[in-house]
Amino acid sequence: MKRILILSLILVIAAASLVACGRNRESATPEPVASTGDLPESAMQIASSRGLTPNDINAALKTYMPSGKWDEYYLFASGGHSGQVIVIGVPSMRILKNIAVFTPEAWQGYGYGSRESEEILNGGNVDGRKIRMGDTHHPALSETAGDYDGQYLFINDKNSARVAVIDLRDFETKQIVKDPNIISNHGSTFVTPDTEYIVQGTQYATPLGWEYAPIEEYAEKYRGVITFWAFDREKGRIDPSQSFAMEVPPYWQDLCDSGKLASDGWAFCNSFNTEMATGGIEKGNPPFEAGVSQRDMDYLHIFNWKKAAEVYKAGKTEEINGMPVISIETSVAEGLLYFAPEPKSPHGVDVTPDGKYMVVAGKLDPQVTIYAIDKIEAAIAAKQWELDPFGIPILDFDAVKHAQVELGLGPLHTQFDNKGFAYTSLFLDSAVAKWTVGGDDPASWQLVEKTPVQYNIGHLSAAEGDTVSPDGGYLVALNKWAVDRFAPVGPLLPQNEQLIDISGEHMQVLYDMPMGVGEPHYAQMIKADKIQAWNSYPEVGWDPLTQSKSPHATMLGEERIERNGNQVEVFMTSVRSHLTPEHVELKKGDHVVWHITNVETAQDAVHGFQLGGYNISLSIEPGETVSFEIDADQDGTYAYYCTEFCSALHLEMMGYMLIEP
Ligand code: K7E
Ligand code: CUA
Repeated sequence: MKRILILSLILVIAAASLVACGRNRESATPEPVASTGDLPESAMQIASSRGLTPNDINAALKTYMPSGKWDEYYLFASGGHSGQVIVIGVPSMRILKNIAVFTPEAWQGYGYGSRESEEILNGGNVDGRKIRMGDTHHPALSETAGDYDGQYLFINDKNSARVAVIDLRDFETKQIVKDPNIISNHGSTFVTPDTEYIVQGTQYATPLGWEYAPIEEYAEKYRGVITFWAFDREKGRIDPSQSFAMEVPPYWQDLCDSGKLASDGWAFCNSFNTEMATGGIEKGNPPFEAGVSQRDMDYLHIFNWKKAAEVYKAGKTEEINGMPVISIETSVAEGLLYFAPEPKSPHGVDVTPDGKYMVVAGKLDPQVTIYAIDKIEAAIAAKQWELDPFGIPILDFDAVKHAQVELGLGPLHTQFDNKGFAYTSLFLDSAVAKWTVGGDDPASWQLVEKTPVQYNIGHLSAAEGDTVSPDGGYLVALNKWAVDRFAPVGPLLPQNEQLIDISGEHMQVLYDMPMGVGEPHYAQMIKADKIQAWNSYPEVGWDPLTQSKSPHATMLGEERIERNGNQVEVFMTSVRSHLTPEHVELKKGDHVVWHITNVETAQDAVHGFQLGGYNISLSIEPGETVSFEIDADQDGTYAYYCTEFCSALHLEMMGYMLIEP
C-alpha cells in the first residue's frame, strides 16, 4: 500500500516537473515516465534503503534538475563577508557563479592586476585607502515599471557605505561608488520602480564625512543621510553628478523600500535608535542594546523622493563633500520627510505588490504593523502630526496604521506571492509565517500557517517577490545558523539557505543548501528567461569596463612589443593553444603595459593568465581584451602561462618573461 503511494507520488510529481521545465536544451533522452510500471524497481529500493518518506521523494523530484536542463529562476544572493554575489539556480539550488564585487577574486581576474578591475575597485577607496573586502547585504535587480527587467544588479557594502553596479550581460561588476558623507550603511540597495534612483541609507550615524566629533556631541553633530544615487541606464552606471542625499537625524536608519504603483514617488526607511543612545557601558552608561530599546516606538521615515528630486534640481541643497544634501530644515519646509511611529526596534519594511501598504516588522514585537499609503497621505493633508525635536512631523499612529497581525517572535522581513499571501521571517521562532495580504478591512489581514526553518532565519526571498507581480512557487529562507543540518566542518559553520515550496496549500521545505562563503543576508529571485547573458563578448577586442571595443585590441598577426625608452607596451593574443609573443624580453627598470586579447569567439573558450612572482591573475574571456601594468624591478627569468585547461595542449600555452639585469 505504502509502496503504491510512493510510486504514484513519484509519477505525479515527475509529470508536473516536466511541464514546469520550459527552457531546456533538446537532448536524446529516453521517454519520460508515463506510468508507474515504467519506474525502475531500484527507485523503490533507494527509497526504502534510505528511509525516504513520500514527502522526501516529493521534495527530491521538485529540486532535481537532470544534466543539461536549466533552472527556472536565478537567485542573486548576497555573499555577505565574501564581498561577492552568489548566483544560484532555483529549484536545483546549484551555484552557478560567484560574482566578485568588493573583494579581489583570482579566477575572474578581479583585483589581481587587470587595469579594468583595479579601476572599479579603486572607485570604492575610502580617503585614498584601498578597501578590498565588503559586507554585502542587499542585492537589488533593476526594474522597469516595478518589474525586474534582468539588466542590472546593485549591491551594497555595509561596512564602508558603498554601492556596486553589476551588468547582467556579462555578470561582471562595472562600478563601485563611495558615499562621501557616511562610513556605515545598511538601507540599500533598493531601486525606485524605473530604476531612476538607487536608495542608500546610513546605519550608524557619524558626523557627515565621518569627521571627528566627541560622542557627547551626538545629538548636535551626528547625522545620517538617505542618498539617492541616480542611475544612467544607457551608460549602465550610477551618475554621481545627478545624485543627491537627504539629511536625517542620527536615529540609525535601517532597511528601506521604494513605493510602487499606489505609493510610487515615496520611499520608506526604518529607524531603531530614536533614543539617540550613545552607549559607553565601560563609562557606566547603559549599553547600546538597552539604550537603543528603551522607547516603545521608533520612526518609519517616509520620503517623497519625486518631490525631493525637484527640490534638488531647483538647487535647494547644500554641498557636503561634493554631494548635494537637502537639509532637514529644507525637507520639513518642502514637505519631503515625515515620520510614522513604528513599534519596538523595527527591522524590515516591505511594500505590498500593489503599493498600497507598507509592512513593518519589529524585532521585539510579535506583530507586523501595516500602514496604508492613502492613510499616510490623508494624515499629511490633515496635518495630523506632532513635531520631533528636529522639527520633523510625526504622523498620528492611529491615523496611519491600517492593521496589525500577530505572527510570532522576532519578525524581520516580508515577501509576497501571486495568491495574495505574505511570508514573514521569524528570527526567534526559526519559522516562516504565511499570512493574508488583506484589504480595506483590517480583520482581513490574518496569519495562515507557520513552518519551521533551520535555524534563525534572517531574510527570505520569493520568486519575483519584490515586484508589482510576484510569481509565487518558490521561497528561499536565508538562515543564519545551520547547527546540525550538515556534516561537521569545524567551529565555523556554513549558513543554510532553504528552498521552500509555496505553490501548494501548505509550505514545504524542499532542500538545504550550505552557503560556505559568508552570510547571505538578502537575495532576489528572477525568472531565468529575463536574463539575456552574452555567450562571448560581442566583438573581438572588447573592453568589459566600457562595454565597447578596446583601443588596445590586438588581432592575430598584430602581436608586438613596442619600446620607447624604458616604457614597454606588449600587445599579446591568446588562442588555443598559444600566447603570442612567447618571449617578452625586458630590461630591469622597464615599466611595462601589457595587453592580452583572447581572439576566440567560441563559447567557454576562456584563457587565464598568471605571471609568476608578480601577483598577476587575469581571466580573458572569449573576445575580451585585458590590460595590466608592472614595473620590471627584479631581474630574472619568469614564466607566464594560461590558467584555464583550455585544450589538450594547454600546458604548452606559456611563455617566458626575461628581465635582463
Ligand atoms: Cu536583516 Cu542587513 Cu537586511 Cu541581515 S539585514 S538579516
Ligand atoms: Cu588557454 Cu589553457
